[in-house]
Amino acid sequence: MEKPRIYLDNNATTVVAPEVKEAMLPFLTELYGNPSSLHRYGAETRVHIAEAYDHIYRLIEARDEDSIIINSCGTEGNNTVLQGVYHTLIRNGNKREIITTNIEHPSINTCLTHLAELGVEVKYLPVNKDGYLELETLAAAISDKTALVSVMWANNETGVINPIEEIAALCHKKGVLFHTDATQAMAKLPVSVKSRNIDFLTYSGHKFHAPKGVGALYIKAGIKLPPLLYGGEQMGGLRGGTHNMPGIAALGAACKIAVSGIQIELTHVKALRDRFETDILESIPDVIINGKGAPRTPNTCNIIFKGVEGEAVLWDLNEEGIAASTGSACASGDERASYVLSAMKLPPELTHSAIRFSLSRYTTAQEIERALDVIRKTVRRLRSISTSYK
Ligand code: C6P
Repeated sequence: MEKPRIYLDNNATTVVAPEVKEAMLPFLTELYGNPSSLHRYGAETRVHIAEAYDHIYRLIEARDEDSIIINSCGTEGNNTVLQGVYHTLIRNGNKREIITTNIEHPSINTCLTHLAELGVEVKYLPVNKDGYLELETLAAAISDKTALVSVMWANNETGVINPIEEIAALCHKKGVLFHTDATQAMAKLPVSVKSRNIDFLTYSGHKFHAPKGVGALYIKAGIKLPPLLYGGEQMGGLRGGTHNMPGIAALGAACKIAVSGIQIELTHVKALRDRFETDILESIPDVIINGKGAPRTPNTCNIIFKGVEGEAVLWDLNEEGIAASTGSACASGDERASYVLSAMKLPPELTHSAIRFSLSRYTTAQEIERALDVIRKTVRRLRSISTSYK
């Protein structure tokens, strides 16, 4: 018989919240008009865009004059920013360089590999051993040739938070555009553009209980960015393509519930994550919690059980109905060591033992108890047959 399932892989994706599902349903059934159409079907759907936008603007404290493009995901937003800055400031301007870190998601670093082939100078800054970018490192790197700095708000593998407000202020002071990939920070932490130092911010709805296929890109008022998708006049001409009405309604609802959700993350989820870590540290020897010395998102625990392969632990957990991951979902077929943990100076024999557990507001104390029980037994069993664990 299948064991009861426990989902601890919320940094890969999350369950759609009931409130979000309810908000989407009319647009999958009776409200199917194209909101750009002039007839009643169009008008009936069009009126709902403003309400969704209201919640989307409010969650990040954007102003009416700023633009928020609703798109398909974080990957699309990140590509729009990087390729847009290339076209405006580098190919058709006098800047040459984009600065980023060596722990960004592949939607940043593979896009930058492509731009480097087109002649962009890309500088990958190192993070410290706790996993975040230090301000001094960035300050020393910015120069007259820098067009853009792109630094993720929180890392997807470790949950480590970069000092984004300070980084944004530094970029603003130096007159350099600043982008943050806030995909793993949204709805887990207060994420705001109120300081006016952030020029571009991107995220994906499915990381905070909206469905897959919808995300957003914030662009500060006064900044021009060409579209990635040329087409109709949707999104003020900044992204062509018929409005994804179920997605827009869903994102609006997810942003609405995120206001209370952040409080739940900072209290309930953090308490469960901390208890999970404390219990593991007390009951299992030779364990490292990566990034524990740094500020982290409240739901993430990246942990090394020395002497056992992360994949082997995951396999056993999966047999018991427990879902976690060794790192990011898009690298799960990749046998190489995690570049995020390597950037934190961890050697390969340790990075291969890492596992990412990521909780959500739906995770219960009972689930954590059962997961702990299974983890303790699994690590004991695997260590007893391990040749590398003494
Ligand atoms: N990270 C993970 O398991 P998409 O796939 O476009 O919705 O989101 C991309 C993305 C961008 N930035 C960050 C920081 C992310 O974590 C992700 C998605 C997942 O870590 C899947 S690889």
